[in-house]
Amino acid sequence: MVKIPVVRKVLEANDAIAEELRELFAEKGLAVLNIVGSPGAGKTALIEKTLQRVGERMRIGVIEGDLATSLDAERIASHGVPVVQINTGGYCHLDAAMIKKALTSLNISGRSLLLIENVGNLVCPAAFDLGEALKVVISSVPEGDDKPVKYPSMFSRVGAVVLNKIDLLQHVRFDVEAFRRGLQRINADAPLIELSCETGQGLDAWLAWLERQVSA
Ligand SMILES: Nc1nc2c(ncn2[C@@H]2O[C@H](COP(=O)(O)OP(=O)(O)O)[C@@H](O)[C@H]2O)c(=O)[nH]1
Ligand SMILES: [Mg+2]
Repeated sequence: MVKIPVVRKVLEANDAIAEELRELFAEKGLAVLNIVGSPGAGKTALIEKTLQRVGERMRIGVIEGDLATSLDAERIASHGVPVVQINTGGYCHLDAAMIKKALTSLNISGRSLLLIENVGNLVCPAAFDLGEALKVVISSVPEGDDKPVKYPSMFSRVGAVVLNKIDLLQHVRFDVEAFRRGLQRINADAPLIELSCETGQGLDAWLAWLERQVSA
């Protein structure tokens, strides 16, 4: 029996397009973040809070990835920024070819930051480079404090970790120090930003981090 390494070929093809995108983003001076996390972690909520808070200080475009519907793109469009929805039709992650295609209908000229919300999933999006500067994982209190150690392939690849829904710490058994220790084991370099999109607590630290990424 002959085994064909299909997965490796798919990833190599993806990486080639991602490199093209990375060059394009560099030419445009565009900081690009690939926002990953479980379904319901608060990825769209964080993008919305970011748009509300930065106003004209940062010019932002958004790509939304979901299996189906344009619900998230509608939420983002209500903030008056350019947005494109990608429906993967069953695929559990975005890939670089999807981003390349989406860019043809996204007017990002003069924009300084592109936020890509990936499909909600802590496994598959880890392997697919989208040409981004950094991946940011949004984790949330109801998911439990063991996520960094249970999903090392994702947490080891990110440039920052957001712990969302800290307003729920009083209701849910979640040990922030255990989460921090787990993250330290998997990725000692990624800063941990604790916040609540609900109450606004911690959003200033997130925005300060974001502004540093854009100026870098
Ligand atoms: N309590 C609480 N709920 C939140 C917070 N952030 C988001 N949510 C809720 O979590 C749910 C999922 O949020 P959404 O942004 O759609 O998550 P996504 O699937 O990761 O994009 C929604 O009902 C939000 O209102 C938060 O900081 N605290
Ligand atoms: Mg969403």
